[in-house]
Amino acid sequence: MLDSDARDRVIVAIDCGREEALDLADRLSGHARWLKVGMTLFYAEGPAIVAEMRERGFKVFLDLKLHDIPHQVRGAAEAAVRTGADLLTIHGLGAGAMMAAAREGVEAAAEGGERAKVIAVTVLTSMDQAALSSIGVESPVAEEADRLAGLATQNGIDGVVCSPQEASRMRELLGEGALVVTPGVRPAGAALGDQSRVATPAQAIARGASHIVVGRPITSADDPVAAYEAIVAELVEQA
Ligand code: 3DU
Repeated sequence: MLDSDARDRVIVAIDCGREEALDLADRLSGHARWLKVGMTLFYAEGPAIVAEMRERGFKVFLDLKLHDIPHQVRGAAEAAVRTGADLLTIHGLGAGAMMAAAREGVEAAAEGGERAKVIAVTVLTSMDQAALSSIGVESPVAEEADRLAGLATQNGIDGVVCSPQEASRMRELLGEGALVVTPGVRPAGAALGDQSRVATPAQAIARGASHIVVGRPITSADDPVAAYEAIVAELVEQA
């Protein structure tokens, strides 16, 4: 893989407060192209944080995992991408009408221009079969991910968030153009933390991920830039 391609495919999740987030952004500037603003940062700092990251030259994945009635999600999706976000998440578990409403929301925000992409979260990478069972889902993780991915694409959604373990199946199911975004990525030797269904960066890409999301292995590293560059190097060499 080309170096430039690799940088387009690694999304750095910055789950912290404003000062640390801006410090990380400044350090990663000129290296990383994508940052993920999740609930921790967004709820603390509000929509302006997205513009601040955009002004620093980053593409922003706004990971709010919307999940509510269709009317509310339509409005939330529209407002969320008006911040300038390039990519937004909703929960697949919100069902078809909610997903279609999210698509309407991002189209409204685009006002005829290029719209942000919306992807649906399938099964969280922190969840194993026992966790799924505890919420009443007895089917295997892979089947549940398939079901939610099918529902998402039938309702105008651009792709999915899944673990690297489901990435190849998602790619097969959704086709070449779909976004398959995988968190649960751990470079060799990195702490698992609360993640359960994981793979290395190169494995995730080889299995069909269009993008990988990496948070703490970069943001908690002594040298976040070196940690980021090691992932890019792994992709360039192996993927
Ligand atoms: O475990 P890390 O620190 O690399 O962070 C993973 C990120 O990915 C984190 O921001 C979390 O919100 C996100 N994530 C998902 O979106 C969906 C998952 O199934 C698992 C993690």
